[in-house]
Amino acid sequence: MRLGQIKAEGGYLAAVFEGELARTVPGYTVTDLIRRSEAQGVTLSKTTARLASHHAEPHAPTLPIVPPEVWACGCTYEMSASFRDSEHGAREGMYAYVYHQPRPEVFFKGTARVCVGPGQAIGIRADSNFTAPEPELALVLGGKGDIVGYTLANDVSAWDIERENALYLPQSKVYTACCALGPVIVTPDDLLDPYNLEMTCTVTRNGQPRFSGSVSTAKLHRKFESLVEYLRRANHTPAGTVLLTGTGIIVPEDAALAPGDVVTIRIPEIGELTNHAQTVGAL
Ligand code: DO4
Ligand code: MG
Repeated sequence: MRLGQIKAEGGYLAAVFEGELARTVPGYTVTDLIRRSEAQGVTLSKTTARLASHHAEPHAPTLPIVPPEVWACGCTYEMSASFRDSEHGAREGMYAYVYHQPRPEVFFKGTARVCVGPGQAIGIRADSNFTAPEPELALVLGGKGDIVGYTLANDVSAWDIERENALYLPQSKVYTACCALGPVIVTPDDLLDPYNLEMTCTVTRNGQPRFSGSVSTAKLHRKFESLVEYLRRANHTPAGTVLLTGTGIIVPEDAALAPGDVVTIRIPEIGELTNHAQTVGAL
């Protein structure tokens, strides 16, 4: 099932997306559906199928969930670890260490406040000269840590701030519009092999290509259950928490994001997440 949300009066409404059409689930957001399915011991797709309207209408997907918390994993692909070590002048430094250790890098990416959906602006910090998209597969978690769905994420990051000093990581990672999610959440019964997905990312400026890259989730160095297990050790994340699984696509500095650039992340089984970049300054 392709589950997402549409904008409704006063907030969001869950909807099942079938091509250009959507069937809404009156009275429910996606987080409500996750909670209900867990309370009833039924899968998210079954719960949703029972409650969804039979009437389909054209709707564009918006933010697919309003996550209470977003967490992210880092250095889960060799490419991400070796790039970051080289940024610090090391062949194998702290990033390679984390890549090889049983304990993964897990960091807090924010709350719904910093999230945007398809078509909305992603942020470039006004104090960053090298902000890059990080295309990632994201896990949507139930209240007990079960993976109830998969979506696309952009872990937009100010790499120059992280490069200056690793202790600046939270400032490079967490700021307004630093996380894009969408377009929909695909439930596990419809995503047979999440370890064999081809992800692509393009960046265009004024309609001209600036960057294009791809990776397969087969290159992910971790198992999703292990990432979730580390996230939830002594940390009881609530239903609807989203966990980004790390990037395997690295955008070079000469393709650093500028205002107006358009980033598209795609996994055919999930869809396309497109956002344009916009500077975020102080209020
Ligand atoms: O420590 C740096 C962050 C790594 C990251 O976000 C990634 O690999 O995706
Ligand atoms: Mg990342």
